[in-house]
Amino acid sequence: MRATTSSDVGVMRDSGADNYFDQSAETMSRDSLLALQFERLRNTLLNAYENVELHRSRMKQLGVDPREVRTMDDVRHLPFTYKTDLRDHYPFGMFARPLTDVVRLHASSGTTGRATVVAYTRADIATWADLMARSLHGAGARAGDVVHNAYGYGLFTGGLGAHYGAERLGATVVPMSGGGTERQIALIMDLGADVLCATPSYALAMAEVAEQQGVDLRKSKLRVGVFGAEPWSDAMRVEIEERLAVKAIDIYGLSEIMGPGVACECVAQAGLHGWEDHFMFEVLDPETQQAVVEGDAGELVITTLSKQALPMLRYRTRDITRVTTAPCECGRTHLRILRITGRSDDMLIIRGVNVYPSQIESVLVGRPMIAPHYQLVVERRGTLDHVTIEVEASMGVDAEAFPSISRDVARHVKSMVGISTDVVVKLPGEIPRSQGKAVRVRDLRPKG
Ligand code: DLL
Repeated sequence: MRATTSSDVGVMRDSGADNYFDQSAETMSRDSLLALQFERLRNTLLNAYENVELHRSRMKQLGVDPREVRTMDDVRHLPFTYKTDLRDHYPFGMFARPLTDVVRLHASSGTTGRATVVAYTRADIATWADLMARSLHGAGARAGDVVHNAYGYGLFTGGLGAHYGAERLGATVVPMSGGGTERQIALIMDLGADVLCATPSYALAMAEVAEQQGVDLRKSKLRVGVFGAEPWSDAMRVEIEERLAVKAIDIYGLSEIMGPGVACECVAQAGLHGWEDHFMFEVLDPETQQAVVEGDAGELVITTLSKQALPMLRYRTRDITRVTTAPCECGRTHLRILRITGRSDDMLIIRGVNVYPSQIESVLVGRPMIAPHYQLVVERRGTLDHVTIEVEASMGVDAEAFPSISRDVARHVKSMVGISTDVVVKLPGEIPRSQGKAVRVRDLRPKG
């Protein structure tokens, strides 16, 4: 029996072999979906108001009565929540349940200060597993598949999130975690993995090591790759699909909201379905904090609708994207997030032009003579920011060709992205490879 959450409205599912398509939830009319959202939103607001001091005081300050919220217009008056709120109330100050009801904690690495700690009740874990199973099924994974899970296990939500979802789907999980790339490749081949879960940058790093070992991963059983946790471009998708012979599916999530499985592409690969029965998505202009016109880019703001331990109201993700509610060819009615371009914190302003690393990636990956590994070095020169793109020559390319490769890349970046850059061509293997989230930017600008 599937565990149910308190706010579960009794979604029935045929969870027999090979059927984790939750048709009643995933294809419900948008009107029913909105009605369900508001019903669940009210429970969330009450949970937050009654159990979390910060939410209560902010709602009071703004004159919001959680019992009075009924329409999207009312939602616009709800307070925002920021990552700093979690830090300021470290470690447990934003939990809506006592630790005795919390069965799991995860935490961000906290590179820029205190870690952010997130909590799950047993029901929260069950919902997460359901949504991850739903995501994996939508991606083309099936009960009976062998799922090779190379997301990091531990405080990071990737490993355990994908693990529980794959088990819930009825798959056989290989709990690899990141690193030990040669061993990963051997096990993908030996255990007959059908599905690979990894960051896109690590998937490429695996492809590269396999090639060096003379192993052809295209001849493995791998059929589907479920890649996320970092921004990646369509050019990267093409590269990965070619080198691994998989259908490369984009999956999104963040620990503050749940972990992986907040949104995931279906096999149409036409945007990530955001699971609106459990989350409410808004796209706001980060400056004015007003909703943008559907289809325009803005900051993704998410409200949880069923989380018990850590309800989040209008969480400012800092992730920049566009969404559409247009019907998808797969029949799912949940809105689609049209790729995450990057985080507003990662946006570079180069002589007035706003640039995300993923835009530069689109130009670099797939170009002849260079490998799909890069880093951007940002420096302050006088009063202006300056970007050096470090790319890597493909194996076997003569060093004499480096100057012309450099000029060629700089010219394309200028014409496609609109910024002038220096391009340094490095030898094969010189750009650091990732085992998890890739570091794309080295920011050498003075802080503060
Ligand atoms: O990265 C959860 C996750 C694990 C998602 C595995 C997908 C797969 P955090 O470590 O909290 O959680 O980082 C969340 O990563 O706000 C985005 O900036 C970025 N991110 C996650 N998925 C994508 C994606 C996990 N598909 C932060 N595309 C988010 C672009 C992504 N960025």
